[in-house]
This record gives sequence, C-alpha cells and structure tokens, in this order.
Amino acid sequence: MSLASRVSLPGLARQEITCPYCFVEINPQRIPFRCRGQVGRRQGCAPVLDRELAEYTGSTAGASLPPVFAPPPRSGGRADCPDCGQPTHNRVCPECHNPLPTAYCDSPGRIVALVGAKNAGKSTYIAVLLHELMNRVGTELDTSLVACDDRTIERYKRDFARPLLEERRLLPTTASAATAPREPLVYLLTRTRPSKLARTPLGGLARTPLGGLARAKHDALALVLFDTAGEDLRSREVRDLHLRYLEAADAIIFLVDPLELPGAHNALADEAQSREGTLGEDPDSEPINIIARVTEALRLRHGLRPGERLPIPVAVALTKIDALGPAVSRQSALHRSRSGSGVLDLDDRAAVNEQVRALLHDWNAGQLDLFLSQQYADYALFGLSALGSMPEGDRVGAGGVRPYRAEDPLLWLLYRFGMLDGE
Ligand SMILES: Nc1nc2c(ncn2[C@@H]2O[C@H](COP(=O)(O)OP(=O)(O)OP(=O)(O)O)[C@@H](O)[C@H]2O)c(=O)[nH]1
Ligand SMILES: [Mg+2]
Ligand SMILES: [Zn+2]
Ligand SMILES: [Zn+2]
Repeated sequence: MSLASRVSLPGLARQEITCPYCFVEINPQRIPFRCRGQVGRRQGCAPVLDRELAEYTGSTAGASLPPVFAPPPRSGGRADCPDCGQPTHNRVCPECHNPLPTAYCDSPGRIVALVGAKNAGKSTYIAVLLHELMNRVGTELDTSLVACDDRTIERYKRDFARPLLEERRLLPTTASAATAPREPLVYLLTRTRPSKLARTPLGGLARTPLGGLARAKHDALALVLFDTAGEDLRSREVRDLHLRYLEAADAIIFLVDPLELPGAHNALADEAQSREGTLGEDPDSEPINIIARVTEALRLRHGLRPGERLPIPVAVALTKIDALGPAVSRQSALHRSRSGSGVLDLDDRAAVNEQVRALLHDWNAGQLDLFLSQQYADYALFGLSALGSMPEGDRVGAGGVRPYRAEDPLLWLLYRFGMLDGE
C-alpha cells in the first residue's frame, strides 16, 4: 500500500446519485421536490400523509408533510410547486421520499459503512466519532457536520449521546435488524476550502483564466452510519439485510476488538484481562470471518475476478486500545497524540500503520493483515479508543469519555477522497 499516491475512486466517475437511506440509484435530472408548505404568512400546500416515507420509517408519525412533485425539465436545484406556486429547494429521493440535501445532490456523496463483530465497540464509536466531528475535530478541520433529517437528530441524542456522553452509561447491545427496524444515521460532512488558484498574494480573489471568479471549493461527504448489530453479521441470512448498505459503500471502516484476539492476552493491562473474550469460541464472530464474509459480498457486487483486489478504501481499526498494557504503550506511535493541524500527518500515519501491523503479527493475527492485503488494493490500519479508559461495571470510567485517535480512520478517508491534504 502506498500512502503517498491517491487512488482514483470509481465512485467519482459515477453520474448517478445513491440515496443514502434506501440506496437506490437516482438520476440527478429526475430528483423530485417537496413543496415547502406554508411558510410564515405565505400560503402553501397543506401537509398530507406521505406513503412512501411512512413505508420507509414503518410509521405514519412524522410522515405528514407537504406534497412531493416531479421536477420540471431543467429545474436545477429549484422549482415552483405546481399547486401553490411557491418556490422550493427541498429535494427528496424518488423511492423513499427522504430528504436529499442540496450539497449531497450537487457533489457526489460518498457513503462510509461501519462494520464489526458483536461487542467490537461500534455503537460506542458512532456516539463518540459524531461528537468529535461536531466539536473538536470539526473545528480543527473547518468542517461542519449536519444531520440530513430530523430522525437522525433525535436518534443520535436518544440512543447515543444522552446515555453515553451525558449519563455516562455504557450503551446496550444493539438489537438485531430482524426484530427492530433499522435506519441509518445520515449526515453531511462539508468542508469549504478556498481553491489554491483563488487567492492572490494579497489575499484577494483572483480571476480564473476563463474570466470567472475562482470559487471556494465545497467538498461533501455523506456519512451514512448504519449501526449494525454484530449479531447480524454472523448469519448469512440476516447479513443480506445489510447488504444493500455495504454494497453502496464507497469506503468501509472495520472495527476489531483486540480483547477478542486470543494472542493479545499478554498485551492487555491487568484490569482488561478480566473483561476479554466475551464471544468465546464462536468462529462466526471472529474478526477475520466477519471481514471475509463482507468482502465476499463486495467482490460479487464489484464483479471481481480471482486475483483482482477491491478498489474501495478500507480502514481497519483496533478499538479499545486503552486496554493495552504498558508493554505496548511504551515508545508507541499509537500512544503519541496526533498533531491536530488540519492536515493528515503522513509520517504519523505510516508509523501507526506499521505498529498496528506489528501488533497483529505479534498476536498471531497476521492472517488478518495478509487477507486484507490480498483482497484490498487500499487499506490502512488504525488503533483507537472511543472511551479512553476501561469502563467500570456498566458505566464509563471515572474520568468520563476521553476519546483517543477516534477520528483517525475518517481523516484518512477524507485524505483518500481528496478532501484533506497530507503532509
Ligand atoms: N476499554 C474500552 N472498552 C470499550 C470501548 N468502547 C467500547 N468498549 C466496551 O465494549 C462494549 C461494547 O461496546 P458497543 O459499542 O456496545 O459494541 P457494539 O459493537 O455496538 O456491540 P453490538 O451492538 O452487540 O454489536 C462496551 O459495553 C464497553 O464495555 C473503549 O474505547 N475502551
Ligand atoms: Mg451496538
Ligand atoms: Zn431513498
Ligand atoms: Zn405547494
């Protein structure tokens, strides 16, 4: 794997837009609009039950909205409602009627999927990563993270932020999609960078060679996080429920719990040794088997021949590295903190990658590294801790949630997508 060269992503050439909710492919010329309804004192269409949306959410609650209408020819990002005449910018998916933000329609959104075995730390990671992106890391990178719909806002608060970050309780095991209907959390991460050509030495805006005013560059990444129950990736049948999500992914983050790697036992801090290995001898839950099954599905979808490697970038992260004992943390790249300068530090990246690779080999999990190198043209290894310390009983440790390198996989993906510079 070469860190220096950027990959060209197959997703970039794609004309179609993928709905981040139902993953149908949409022709950008045929995206319907939703009337804005009554705004202030201006009259608009009254809300009606939106059957498509109700079917998607499995409930009529929140599905009474102003009507959806087909786009007039060459409408661009705006159209007048044929019933009430009001202009609207609100676009929706033609299949499921979920909102498609303008920035998502205009720049090819990339879907990042998150996968891991039961208890690997996925839900905890989602809670913490989103919080980091909305706060510290968001500021550092000059990015904004906006939920694409109200249900995402509500669910993030109710199921993730409130219990874990406010009440400091560990999150419950995620219920199987076979029993509880599942919806992704959909966010739009936007980053505005003045384009390099756009600045004159005096800081003013320059004219481009074509005479137009050079514009700041807006990059958007759809962060579609589907909190899979680890349990669901065990069996082939239920995994198919998640397949559409995985197949639509332009990048994958695999989470691996070092406490489940038998070879890591001696590397764990004393207090971690008592919490390790909750999955026992179940081969279906072993990280390499989960990764292998997801890979098999992706290969089919990409129509790869034997020997060809998958082109999508894959970040593989060891979670819970706070549980590693002093033998690992001494002189460790992983335990140095990141410089936090709004670029990807390529030296740091290479050092962490090598250290995690060495750990995997030490722990007799070198097979995982080998498998990844055979299957993926572009993968990188990470180590992170969402909590920052061992939990106490069913609560977060006394110091509270202190994430550590949680954003690293995402920074690397942003770099791979050309949204972040490397130095
Ligand atoms: N030490 C440590 N433990 C963690 C960390 N993150 C999660 N854990 C532990 O791992 C357990 C499982 O975390 P979850 O986030 O619920 O795991 P999950 O992958 O969502 O599990 P399922 O929903 O069952 O698939 C938590 O209850 C914690 O005990 C971490 O950063 N450090
Ligand atoms: Mg979970
Ligand atoms: Zn849709
Ligand atoms: Zn209307």
